[in-house]
Amino acid sequence: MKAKLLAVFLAAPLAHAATVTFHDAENPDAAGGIGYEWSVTLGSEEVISTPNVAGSHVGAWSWEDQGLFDPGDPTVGWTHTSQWAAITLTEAAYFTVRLEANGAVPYTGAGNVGGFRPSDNFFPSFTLYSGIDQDAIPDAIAEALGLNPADGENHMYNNRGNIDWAEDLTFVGLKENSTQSFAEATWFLPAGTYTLVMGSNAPSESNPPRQGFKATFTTAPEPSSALLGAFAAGLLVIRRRR
Ligand SMILES: [Ca+2]
Ligand SMILES: [Ca+2]
Ligand SMILES: [Ca+2]
Repeated sequence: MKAKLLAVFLAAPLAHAATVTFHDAENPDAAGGIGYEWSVTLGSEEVISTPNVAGSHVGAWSWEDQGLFDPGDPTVGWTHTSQWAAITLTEAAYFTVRLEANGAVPYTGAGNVGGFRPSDNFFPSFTLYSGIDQDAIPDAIAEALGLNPADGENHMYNNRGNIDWAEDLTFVGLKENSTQSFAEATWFLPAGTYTLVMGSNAPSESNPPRQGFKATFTTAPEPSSALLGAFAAGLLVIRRRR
């Protein structure tokens, strides 16, 4: 037992310089483009989670709303009920995102659970893109969408590929989940900037209150023993960007 605990401790990433920031009126995201709720910076061997701030919530069908498209057509999520993180990796690393239901996000409005956000309709799903977009929508695309370029973002986004109105982003991959209260995925990524959109994939049949969440970001210079075990068990797919 003791040896096992020691092994777990030694395998834990060193948390020292990672930062996570929630943007609000006092600490706004950079003007233009996507309205990022979060900024996250990580080195190559760190772990950090979003804090339980009141704004840490997403819509129950934010990542994909079946009411917005016909079967077989391109799928979309809601930009304003998903939450967006601008991520900086200062070094190449295996980057793991874990998104999970969180009953500790303060909330006293309708549908609160003892003063906290509900999370029973949270089916975490997320999409990762390389790059960040902090500038105008390209003119032709804004015109086609009936928007002003300065609007920066459209109401809906492509949750399974490139987003036409966010021209600085390139699709990397996604984690789709409609059955579990947590979801996790790992990619090997070069140093650089990334955009992660986080939401929920509950069926669009009822309209529950916003759902509380926690996101945990972990980097490792090499796959950890736990990660290798997951590979062996066929639980994870790593995509190496070319
Ligand atoms: Ca912005
Ligand atoms: Ca743009
Ligand atoms: Ca641009």
